[in-house]
Amino acid sequence: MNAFASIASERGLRALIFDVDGTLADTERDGHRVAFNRAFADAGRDWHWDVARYGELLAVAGGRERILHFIDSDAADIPLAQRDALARELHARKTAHYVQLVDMGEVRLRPGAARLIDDAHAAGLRLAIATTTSRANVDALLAHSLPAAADWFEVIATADDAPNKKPDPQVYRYVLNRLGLHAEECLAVEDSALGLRAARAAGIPTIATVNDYTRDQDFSGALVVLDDLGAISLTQLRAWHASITQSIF
Ligand code: XBP
Ligand code: MG
Repeated sequence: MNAFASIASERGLRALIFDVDGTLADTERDGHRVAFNRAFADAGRDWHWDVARYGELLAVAGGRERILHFIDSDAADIPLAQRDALARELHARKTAHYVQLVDMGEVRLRPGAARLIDDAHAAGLRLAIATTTSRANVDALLAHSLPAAADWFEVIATADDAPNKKPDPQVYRYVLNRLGLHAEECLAVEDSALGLRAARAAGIPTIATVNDYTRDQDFSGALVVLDDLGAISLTQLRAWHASITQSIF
């Protein structure tokens, strides 16, 4: 074990960094997807993303990028020069609809997420968020579903802070920098292969909690792959974290 690894290992686990969409809450099928479709209808477009098609489109991280990808593949009649502005306009409308859906309680936290955050806070672990979604969406979710915990997140890093979407590690590097911690002192919690790749590219040990959209993705490199966070204790998380920080170096 080198000197740097030894420091990280002695300190053990210092912070949990949570992804949002698909990890803290089931946001995609009944939240983001519905909001995209409402934005399309508002703008007079007859586009509709059904549950299966949306699953395919999730291969593109970032809502604006997802719309652009769809325009490129399914709306080739729209002139190239207009596509970027159209995607921005639709995405802004979509964000407003998403926030409304969250406020109405249409987006549910995933099992175990709230309890794990409570336990981590009570145990003095530092908390952060690293997500590809927009800040307004995270603020709405925290205000509606985790009001007591909203102030516990020391860093909330979103697409507004890190424009390079996952699997780019930019958002995780931003969080590490703001926390002033080494990657090995943290544990990321992710639901998708893109998110896992982003966290691992930043050097952060990562656990995966899968959902219906991500279950069959490639999670090689994850510390463990779980159905949800319902049965996970902090003791278990610390044990997994200790096993990787000791075996990596
Ligand atoms: C998931 C994403 C986002 C959401 C939509 O982010 O890729 O694009 O699907 O949100 P993560 P926006 O899992 O990292 O939280 O429309 O705001 O991008
Ligand atoms: Mg996610």
